[in-house]
Amino acid sequence: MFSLQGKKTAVLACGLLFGSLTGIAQQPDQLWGKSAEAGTSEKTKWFREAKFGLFLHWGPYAHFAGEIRGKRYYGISEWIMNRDKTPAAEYARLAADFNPTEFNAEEWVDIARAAGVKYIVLTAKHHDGFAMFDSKVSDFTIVKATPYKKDPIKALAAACKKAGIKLGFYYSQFQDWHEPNGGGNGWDFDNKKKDYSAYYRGKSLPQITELLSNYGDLGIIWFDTPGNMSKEESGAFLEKVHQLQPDCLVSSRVGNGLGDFKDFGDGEVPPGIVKGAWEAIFTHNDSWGYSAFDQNFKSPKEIIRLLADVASKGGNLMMNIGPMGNGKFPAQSEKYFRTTGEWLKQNGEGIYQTSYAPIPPQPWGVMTHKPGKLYLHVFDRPHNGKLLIPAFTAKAVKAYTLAGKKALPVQQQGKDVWISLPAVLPDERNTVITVEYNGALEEQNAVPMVVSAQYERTILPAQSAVLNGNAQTKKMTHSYYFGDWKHAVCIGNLQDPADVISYRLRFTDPGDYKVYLNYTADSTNAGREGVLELGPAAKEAKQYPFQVLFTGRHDTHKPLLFLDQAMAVISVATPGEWTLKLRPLKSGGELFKLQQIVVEPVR
Ligand code: JFZ
Repeated sequence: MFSLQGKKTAVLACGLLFGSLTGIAQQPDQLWGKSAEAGTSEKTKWFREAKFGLFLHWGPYAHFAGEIRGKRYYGISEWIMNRDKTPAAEYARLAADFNPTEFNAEEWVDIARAAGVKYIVLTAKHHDGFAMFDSKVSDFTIVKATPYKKDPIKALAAACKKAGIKLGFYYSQFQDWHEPNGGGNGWDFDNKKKDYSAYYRGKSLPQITELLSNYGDLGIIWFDTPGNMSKEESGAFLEKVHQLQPDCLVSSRVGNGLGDFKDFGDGEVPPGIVKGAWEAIFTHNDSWGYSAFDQNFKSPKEIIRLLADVASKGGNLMMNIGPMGNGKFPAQSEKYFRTTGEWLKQNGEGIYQTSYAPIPPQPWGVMTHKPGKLYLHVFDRPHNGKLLIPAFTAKAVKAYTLAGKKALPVQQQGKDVWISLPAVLPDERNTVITVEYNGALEEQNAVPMVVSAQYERTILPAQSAVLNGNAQTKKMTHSYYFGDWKHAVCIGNLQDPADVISYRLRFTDPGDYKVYLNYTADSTNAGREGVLELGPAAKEAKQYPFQVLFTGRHDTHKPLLFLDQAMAVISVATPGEWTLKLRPLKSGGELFKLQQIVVEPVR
């Protein structure tokens, strides 16, 4: 996933091909690790139940705040030394101005607790090689190399212990731009002459030992960017952690397929259910380290919905704050995390200790699950107030709002459960409704996508399509500035009329609907012709030919633009099941990269 090239150190987060089974509904469940039990051990129980963590990126880069040596760097600010190619000695001289006199560990932990997080992971050493703790194996530390002279991690460990919040440390075990044998600094040192194992022996393994020995019980060592480490080298770090603190978990970025839980790419939610212990990581704005000019803070609504989406797929959300150089959280981060915590105070039962939803997401929102209880996270209220849960294989007993326990009328017809919602959703960000049931809610994958005039739209995502022929899902990674990664799951490799994708649709209301394709297409795709076939199941489908338009070339270091192209307006006379198919009209190059198909009622 990562390669670091010598002179032009660049982060190449390459697109991953999700191979897909042709001819049957894609199995969104991805088993991570060796088996379905992977990551479901007793050891990861606390982690799997925690659901919400706080990531903290803090170091000299917070003091620079995106500007160094008179130049501004947009994008992730913790990479500023690398972007600027600041000589290590110069960076160390400038880092000596880092003096977080307003840091208060108790205040941080108080905000974390108010936010409802169950664990905190702080950068102990990022790629710049600077130790945020009193390390004896290096002079490049907050105690020895700054006027602050204190060990903030010691204070944070004490505050977390007092508050009952698990503490973990991020540690960049391969990259170290301060050290001649560390990874990633090709501007001061010759990458071809580096002795990485000397770096592991001389700095990173000893520092991991210090972290595991001097700061009490730890929940996680969160390794990052293993670079070109061998499996043995990754294994040495894993073993060091397990040897010194057997209950401490190790992130999958220790490298080479090892680790106690899986981390996805920055800012990435897997497209479907993932079983076992895993985590999606996002930052509150677009930079992990504090940047004075990154104001793109996610609203409480965005955080709450992201948390629900990740939990509905079975994972944890670890959301990052970049504390400022003075040791305070940005005001918007404190405010929006506290607001998220207030929502969790009312609705945490629908998040903490839940597992993935047995029923796929619906146009109104997502679901989480505990035995006997299905939690509906309602983002969008159906216009007529009638919320449908399809494929409900159990017996619905009762439904009520989780906050306030307001009973709601429930009707069940076979596997359809209808719930009558209040005229106004109590919380337009996410109203959680508990449905208690008897019997078994069986996992459902191939459920027709419900389309209704009661919803603003129904989105048919790439990952829910049935793929045939060469059709494949691809993760299109891109970014705006630098390192602010965005990921779009698309369907590509549609080259031949036999490369067909399809969806089953269930129209619950008659009426007219408009169908859009949302795709990105470069010059090799532009001009290609495709055809959309749409009609009631088992009847002659109507064909809608289309021509692909150019949107732009995919470059991971540039924004990737998508187009909504109207394809068809269809009239649905009676509710029922329809089939939607899409394929190239003729053989040729790839048609496009399709992110989703949108079906919208014509009002
Ligand atoms: C890494 C760091 O380089 C970055 O500064 C930040 O700490 C982030 C949390 O982790 O960035 C990555 C690492 C891995 C991927 C992408 C960005 N990845 O696997 O796609």
